[in-house]
Amino acid sequence: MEALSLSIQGMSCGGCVGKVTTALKSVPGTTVETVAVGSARVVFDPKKTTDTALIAAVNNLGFKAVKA
Ligand SMILES: [Cu+2]
Repeated sequence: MEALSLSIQGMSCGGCVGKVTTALKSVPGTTVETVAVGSARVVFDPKKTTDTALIAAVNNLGFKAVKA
């Protein structure tokens, strides 16, 4: 497993936290550790997904995620 910490622009409330949590959980091989307004931390199986795919899952919601 690998860890990925993200800094996420555009999140403003608990609704955003819920959306980001759901999106990250939907990525195969991913366990969500924490999601807060403006950040997230997950661990993932590099055989099943990539940091790029996880960032894309967040950005597809209209947020702007970068590695923290
Ligand atoms: Cu919100």
